[in-house]
Amino acid sequence: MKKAIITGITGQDGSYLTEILLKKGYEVHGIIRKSSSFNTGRIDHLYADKDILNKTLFLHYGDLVDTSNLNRLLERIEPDEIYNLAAQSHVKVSFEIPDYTAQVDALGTLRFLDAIREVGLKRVKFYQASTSELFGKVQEVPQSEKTPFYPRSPYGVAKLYGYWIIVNYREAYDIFACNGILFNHESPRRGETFVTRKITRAASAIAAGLQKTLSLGNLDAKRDWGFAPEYCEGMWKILQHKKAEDFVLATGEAHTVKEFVELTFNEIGIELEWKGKAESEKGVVKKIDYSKTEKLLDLNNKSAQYRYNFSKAIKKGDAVIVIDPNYYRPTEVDLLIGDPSKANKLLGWKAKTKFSNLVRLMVKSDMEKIFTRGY
Ligand code: NAP
Ligand code: G4F
Repeated sequence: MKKAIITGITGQDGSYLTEILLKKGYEVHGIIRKSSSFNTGRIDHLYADKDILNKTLFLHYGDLVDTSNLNRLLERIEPDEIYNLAAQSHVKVSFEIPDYTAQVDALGTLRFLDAIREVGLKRVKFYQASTSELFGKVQEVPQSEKTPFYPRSPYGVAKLYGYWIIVNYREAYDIFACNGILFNHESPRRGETFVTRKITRAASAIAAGLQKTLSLGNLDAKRDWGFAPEYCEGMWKILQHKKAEDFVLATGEAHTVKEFVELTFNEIGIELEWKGKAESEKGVVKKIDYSKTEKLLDLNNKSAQYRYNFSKAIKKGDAVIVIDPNYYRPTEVDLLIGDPSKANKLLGWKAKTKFSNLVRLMVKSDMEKIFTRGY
């Protein structure tokens, strides 16, 4: 039975990767950090399973800023594979807490690599959650493993350190360490403050009559959005490749935030039109088709039926999208679109879920949650 350590197990990717590795027969050791409230929501279904908890899934307290803790865990577990997914992963927030972001995202990676040397784990394989944010102000379109980097945020700069320290330790100490340069990947488990989930959640709350408007920042930014579980399978494939190398994982297709908004509301049965420009731009309800809303719901469920009655509060002409400049970033990444051909050729990896299906599955999940539970 192979043993894997996953840092960031309580995050979106950590939770999917855990499911994938457990299915493949791994013993999984997840590192969770102390929190004043429950932070295991995304893995509770595994945690609650008596056949899994403390049999094939083990949780340990830890933190990427605590060196001795990392050393101890490596000594005790002696893993075959390490997936370093833990990070302060929010780009906008990194402008507010740049020092902490660097401590975790840059030096946290170094601490782990050094712990591997210290403990003397010769054959361990290390996956680093690198990111398309490295490309920032893009130097070519689309971006591949060969594209020069130009990060545009403290997050991007910290992850750039993480990228190069992986390359350096691979070359200097022959550690099997790889960067997965992953473009944006989303899911119903995406954190609620990232733009996709913020949109699908708010649109569902607006449809349920629980929220009037959704405030957003830059609607023109373009991202290459894929479906998270497929990217987590890609992480595993990167470590199974015969040689330690870096790989881009992406769909090769980019869409604007505005397109994401339009498609989300469309799924729910609300057609939007845009009025005004820049900070005065608004997304206004043009047409409503309640039959689409109904299709997303189980109206036999009493709570859903109850909230559905309120949903009729939305009217033509309502401004449901407004711009709040507080969500603008001091320096923005305008366009990310990846070229995943290396991963396709060497790993047989390909993103399968199309943009419209990604939006649909996220909307469906949030509509169900909001209409049945109200949050
Ligand atoms: P996420 O949902 O924000 O999860 C981040 C995880 O890191 C959480 O489990 C969090 O714990 C943990 N964490 C944060 N600070 C920590 C610290 N100091 N010590 C230990 N754990 C800490 O992120 P994600 O979307 O799953 O992304 C996973 C990784 O891939 C991140 O490194 C991210 O930067 C990178 N990435 C993500 C994308 C994407 O589109 N999702 C694309 C490229 C790269 P809590 O639950 O306690 O907060
Ligand atoms: O959803 P976002 O916050 O994701 P961003 O900045 O692309 O970062 C995510 O993907 C990276 C991979 O490229 C990861 F490394 C990183 O950890 C994270 O997972 O923002 C996407 C775009 C940006 O251009 C932002 O300015 O959406 C724009 N946006 C517009 N309004 C907004 C909002 N973003 C957020 N979070 N909230 C808004 O209200």
